[in-house]
Amino acid sequence: MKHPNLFHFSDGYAAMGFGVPVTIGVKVGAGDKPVGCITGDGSFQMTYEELAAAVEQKLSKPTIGCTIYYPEFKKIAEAFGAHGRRPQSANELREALEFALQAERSTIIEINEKDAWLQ
Ligand SMILES: Cc1ncc(C[n+]2csc(CCOP(=O)(O)OP(=O)(O)O)c2C)c(N)n1
Repeated sequence: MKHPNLFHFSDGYAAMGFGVPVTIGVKVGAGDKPVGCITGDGSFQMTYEELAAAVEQKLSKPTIGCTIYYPEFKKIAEAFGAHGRRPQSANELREALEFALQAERSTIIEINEKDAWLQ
């Protein structure tokens, strides 16, 4: 992780479940540099149990999960001991990202397409 502003993705964006565990690995390699992940609800639900490792290792790692239905990712995050945010405006999203970048633990930021601010 010698260069800033790197973007990691699976070939052709093909592999669901890639985001959460790979972000943990990249964050381990990146040290103090900020690392984040954007993932869909289906992909998040394939490997979100790895949040346990991120919390155990005290990895700050903003993850934006884009959801449509349930479950509420914010509650999943909290169940693992991570932080959960579900912003209701662009300002709250900015605040959540700023919080997540300085937090000691991982933060799941849930963007639910059904929420009023996105209609
Ligand atoms: C391991 C795996 N299984 C199945 C697929 C086929 N597939 C491609 S996109 C997709 C749905 C992804 O849903 P989600 O993660 O919620 O993201 P969205 O595209 O809805 O934003 C599926 C099932 C895949 N790419 N990888």
